[in-house]
Amino acid sequence: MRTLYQYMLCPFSRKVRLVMGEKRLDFDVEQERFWERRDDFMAMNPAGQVPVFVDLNGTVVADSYAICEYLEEAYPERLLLGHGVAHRAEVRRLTAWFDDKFAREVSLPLVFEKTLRRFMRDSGPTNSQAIRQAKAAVNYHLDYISWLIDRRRWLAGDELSLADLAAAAHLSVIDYLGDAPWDKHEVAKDWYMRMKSRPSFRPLLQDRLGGLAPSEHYQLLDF
Ligand SMILES: N[C@@H](CCC(=O)N[C@@H](CS)C(=O)NCC(=O)O)C(=O)O
Repeated sequence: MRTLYQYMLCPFSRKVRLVMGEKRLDFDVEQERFWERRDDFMAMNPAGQVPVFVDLNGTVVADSYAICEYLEEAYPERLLLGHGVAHRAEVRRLTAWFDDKFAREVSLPLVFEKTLRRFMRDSGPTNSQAIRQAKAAVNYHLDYISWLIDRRRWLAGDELSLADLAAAAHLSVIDYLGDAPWDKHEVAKDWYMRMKSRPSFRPLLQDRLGGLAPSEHYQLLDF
């Protein structure tokens, strides 16, 4: 069976799960305590990061960017990187927006402060300023999603693409943590409801991190 080594609230792992769901690929999920730097895991990814993907033929691919590109080439039946050079460039630009900018400003600080800090030894007390800054920054990103969706059906154009999956993966994590201010961003919320109702999204809505319950509306398709 294909296997994805992941952390439940890792947005990059979630993006890969959505891609595999859209491509209708079966796979097992292994929860990896990457902070323990297990030898076998470090051998698969010397960077020590999740996600890591192992395909049916034993091919090991680390890094969500490399995994998504690999899946697109290995399983091209349902293309997610777009059609035509201009569309593909826009899909990659917006995917990078969420994986770099949104991750740095919003999702990674919140995931670290609210979940990972407790697992990592010697990581010190919670940084509440980092939480405040991340919760403020999310508004600007939701405004940008609304701006795009006012002009296009999906984030990068007329078709659903990796850009939507990346954005939704990051937002799903902060929605779990109760930090997505949907009431102030109706257009972005409508787009997220469309994403949430896709079959590929269902497994993510079942996720429960031990000791940390999701927000009340996390699982609701209409919230
Ligand atoms: N560029 C990587 C980033 C992955 C990443 O930052 N994963 C986090 C968890 S969400 C991680 O493993 N952090 C541990 C570390 O950086 O040592 C990707 O796209 O896969």
